Amino acid sequence: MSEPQVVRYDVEDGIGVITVDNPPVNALGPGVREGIIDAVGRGNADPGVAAMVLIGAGRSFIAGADIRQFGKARTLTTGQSTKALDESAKPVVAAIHGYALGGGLEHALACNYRIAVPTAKVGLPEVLIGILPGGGGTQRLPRLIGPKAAMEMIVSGRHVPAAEAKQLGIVDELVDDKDLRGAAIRFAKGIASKRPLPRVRDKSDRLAEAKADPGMFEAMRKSIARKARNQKAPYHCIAAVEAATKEPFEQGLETERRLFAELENADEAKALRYAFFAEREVAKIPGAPKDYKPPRIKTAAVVGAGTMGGGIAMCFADYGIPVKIMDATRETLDKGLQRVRDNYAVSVKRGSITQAQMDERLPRIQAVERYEDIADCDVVVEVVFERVDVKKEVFAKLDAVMKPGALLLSNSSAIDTDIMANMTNRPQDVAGAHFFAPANVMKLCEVVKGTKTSNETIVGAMQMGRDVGKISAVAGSCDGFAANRSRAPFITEMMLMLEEGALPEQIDKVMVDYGYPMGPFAVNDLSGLDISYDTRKRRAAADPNYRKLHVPDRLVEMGRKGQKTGAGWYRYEKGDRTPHPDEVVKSVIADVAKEFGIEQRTFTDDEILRRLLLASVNEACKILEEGKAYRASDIDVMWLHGFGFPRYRGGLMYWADTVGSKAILDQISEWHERYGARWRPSNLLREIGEKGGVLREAKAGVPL
Ligand code: 3H9
Repeated sequence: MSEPQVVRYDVEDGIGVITVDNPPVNALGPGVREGIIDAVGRGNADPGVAAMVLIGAGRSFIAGADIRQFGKARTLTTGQSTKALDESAKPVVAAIHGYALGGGLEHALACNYRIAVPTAKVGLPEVLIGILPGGGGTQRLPRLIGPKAAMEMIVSGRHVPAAEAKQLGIVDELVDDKDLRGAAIRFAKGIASKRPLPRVRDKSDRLAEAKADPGMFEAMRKSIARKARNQKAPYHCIAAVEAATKEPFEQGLETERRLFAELENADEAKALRYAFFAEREVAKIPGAPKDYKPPRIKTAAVVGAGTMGGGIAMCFADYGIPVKIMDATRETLDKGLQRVRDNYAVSVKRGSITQAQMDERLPRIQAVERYEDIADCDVVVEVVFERVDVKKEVFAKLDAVMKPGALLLSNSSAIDTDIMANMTNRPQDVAGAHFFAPANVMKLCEVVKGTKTSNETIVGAMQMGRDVGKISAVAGSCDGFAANRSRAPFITEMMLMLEEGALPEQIDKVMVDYGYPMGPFAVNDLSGLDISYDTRKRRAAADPNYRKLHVPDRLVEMGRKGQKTGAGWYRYEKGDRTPHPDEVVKSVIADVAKEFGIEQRTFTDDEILRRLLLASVNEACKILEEGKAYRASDIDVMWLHGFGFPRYRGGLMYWADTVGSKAILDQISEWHERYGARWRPSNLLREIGEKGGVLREAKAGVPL
């Protein structure tokens, strides 16, 4: 049989070189496993070959199994190709660059030796897509580096840099990255005649760790309990590593296979696979020039040294980009910089960064007072006060000084991008870059496309987001853009359900049980009830039909603004962030209900969940219908990274499909009758729901 094209085999200097060539990331797609088995067979059969090298073409070694193939029938398993490597009578050296992830690392572990270039990364990230390493990874890695380190890697799914992999013992040698193939051939020649062949499966010394510390597995289960609630994969990962310490290798593989099979088609894995591809799809800009590569951002500026401006400046500094932060007065700048220093100091104290990292990052942020000082920056993010007149003035000034081609971005969370773009002679270079608070922590960067924004600017702004560790997603310009606009009805419903008889603690519990890290009322106490108060007042003044939210308004008017005032939706003891349900809130709710003649009733948990999420599903459909987001899955990405939506539930629209579009349309229609206009089903929901179609595949109804 001639080997499939995705795997090449050639012989150089007595060494058989097996090259996986399956762009873009050498996933173990159709033909790759077969190709590896075939090539190992050829190397063993050829008397002129003393050893072999397994290497990847292009930018990576092997990034793992082809995620698109899960849930489909497979002709061959990773277990079969790793077995071929494991049983090879001649030594095989894995030569790693780029990524060796999942099934990729599992193939490397089945080789006799592993060498890597210093920029390579290795890992077993299967847990992040709801499964476990199913090609022997849970059995080999503990034998190689000990069960504790293996369990940490497998349960976190993190990418381990080459230097650390060498220290852990995953990699035998680091080699110069200029000629990995040459280095691998030389290495292979050096070990070609060494016998017995070192095989990870035969190692047992590191397993003794588990005998010395048998409680390590239970301790791990306890340590992940909060984060991993409602999920199976992290626990199955622990169980599989535990099996490695208790069962002989072959039996351990059997256990791994059984546990893997339980996960592969579970709801959790399906939702996580969807999230993985949604995050890649979100980067694609319909209509953008093909293969357009925006110039790299080398210098950045932030105008406005408030909390948000400081947070955005930190994002650049964290990723090695020098940033100038500008404000009108020295005093505001000093305050802003002090806040940045304090934030970094807290991170050092918490251990999330080192003092050395802080010392490296801080000097990247330079305070300046004049527009001229930022003129040569590649990008500027405006983060001034949310007032149209102030924004207009800033953009006119930016237009006057910034070099041609600079990206002019606004962090506004509500103001129409066109208003700012129209103040310049280069509206095509103006877009929104809406970061979420705290900007240096939250992952989402919503890129807002104005009427005249060019696709090149959008691609550039998206790339900027990625360069500072964000997930960027495009929205059209409208009130609230796509992320906050889709979430607004959720917030309205959570407030209105109070008037009807639900309590903040009940609603919070439902959402935490569903998978959110915190309930929405506890989050609101953290961010401050007063923030939305002003917006509500503005809306009420502008729109006579605006439905007032009496309960939060009254709490703010009583001085209950959240944690910062010691009370909001909950009360707080001094110096403690634990929320305590409060009788005062109950009586405010009761007063409002009485005053407006609203009947109090009990809510089931399911009704609470549906009322919150379905309100947002309907709004998301309106957003798509109006062409304010490209795809339903983009809105899912926004919810995952902007609002802490549980990833293992896929996203808002993915979840909606688990309920069913027809059932959702029926429910929303019923609530439309009962509660009135705010529940009017969107046209898109009608269209999809009447056919029982799929919501998560919905696309913008008109071009963005
Ligand atoms: C596994 O191995 C199970 C085993 O235990 C065996 C069990 C039996 N499959 O992310 P990028 C595509 S589970 C299919 O933009 P980057 C991706 O969709 C797997 N496709 O690049 C995109 O396509 P498109 C364990 C994949 O440089 C393109 O490649 N492995 C896969 O920012 C570029 O991707 C993982 O979980 C895949 N495995 O990041 C690793 N990987 O251009 C998953 C990528 O059409 N992958 N694609 O949109 C990653 O984490 C990142 O892609 C990686 C590169 C870090 C490798």
